[in-house]
Order: sequence, then C-alpha cells, then structure tokens
Amino acid sequence: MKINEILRKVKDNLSNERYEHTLRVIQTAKKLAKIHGINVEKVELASALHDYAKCEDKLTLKQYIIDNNLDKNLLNYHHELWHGPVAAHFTEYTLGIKDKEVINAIKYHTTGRAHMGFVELTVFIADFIEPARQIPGVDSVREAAKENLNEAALLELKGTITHLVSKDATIYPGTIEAYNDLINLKGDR
Ligand code: DGI
Ligand code: FE
Ligand code: FE
Repeated sequence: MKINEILRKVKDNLSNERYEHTLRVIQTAKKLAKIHGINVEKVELASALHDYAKCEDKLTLKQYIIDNNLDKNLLNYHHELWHGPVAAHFTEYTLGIKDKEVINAIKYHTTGRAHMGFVELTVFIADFIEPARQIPGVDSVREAAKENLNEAALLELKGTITHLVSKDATIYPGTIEAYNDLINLKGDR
C-alpha cells in the first residue's frame, strides 16, 4: 500500500486536529531519520499510523484489546496507553503490514519499552517534540534529538515519569523498563 493511500485511511479515522498532529510527527520523524541514518520509509509509515486509533472511544479500544487478545495488563493502566497497541494490531492484521520495526514503533509509541530499536526511538521522540508540542522541557529533548536518540528518549522519559509522579498517576511498567534500559546504556558508553 502506498503512503498516500495510508494517509487517506488515517485522515478518515481521525479528527482534523489529530491528523494535523500526525502530519507534523511524520515531518519531524523524517528529519530525525535523515540526521541519524535511519530508514525513512519505515519511520514515515509508522508515524503515519501511530495515532490511528487515538479517536476511538475507551470502550471500543477496551473491546478491541479483549477481542484480539492483546496484552490485558494494559487495561490496568490509563486508557491513554491503549491506542498504540490497537493501532499496531490493526496495521499488522487489517492493513497487512508485517514489518516488525514499523509495528513496534506504533505499538510502543506512548509507553516506550526496554531495548527500543531506532525506528521505534525515532517515532517515540518525534511524537513528543513535533513543533506544536509545548510540554515543559521539550526544547532540551529537541536539542538532544539532533545529537543522540538514546539521550533524547531518556530526557523524554524522565519528563513523562516526573509529570506522572507529580499527578499521583500510575506508571506503566514498560515505561519504567525503558527508563532503566537507557540509564544502563549510558553507563555502558
Ligand atoms: O497520542 P499522543 O497525544 O500524540 O501522545 P501519546 O501517545 O504519547 O500519549 C501520551 C499520554 O499518555 C501522555 O499524556 C501521558 C499519558 N500516560 C499515562 N500513563 C502513562 C502515560 N505515558 C507513559 N509513557 N506511561 C504511562 O504510564
Ligand atoms: Fe499516541
Ligand atoms: Fe501522537
């Protein structure tokens, strides 16, 4: 399937606002991919589909997770975490896109995970730093992303975890595992 055909499907499934965000993530991710020598096509495809399920309501997402046997532990955490795994499953089984780097980049774009690959890291970071984002600390992640994707992802995770802690929110274990993994990588350098 060509990227334009995919974008048409994505547009049909999203609000205008969410589609505009998706286009900005694609542009941001492609820039990062070019800087760091990462496969631009894979990054573009994963970015296009990362929020495909974002406009579905909570109950629809929950039912999709149950019906398709996705990780039920997700249901013990914030519903914001459900749209990535659902979009990844839809991409793999309905669109028939089997590339694991693309699927994982979609699946883990919200939570992150330990041992993220470069396509995954690129989408994870681009989603956080796209130009319309005004999250505290985002500029330091934008700067780090030009130099080192592991460093940028670590800064992003620190920001997100700190923010969640400050709200007394739960933290999904995969997010903590992503943080620990990147701290350990730093030690190895
Ligand atoms: O879908 P987007 O709005 O583009 O961005 P996203 O998929 O990264 O959603 C992020 C939201 O998820 C953000 O507001 C924080 C929230 N969230 C809730 N619990 C967790 C969490 N994010 C992470 N990484 N881990 C959590 O446990
Ligand atoms: Fe998302
Ligand atoms: Fe997004």
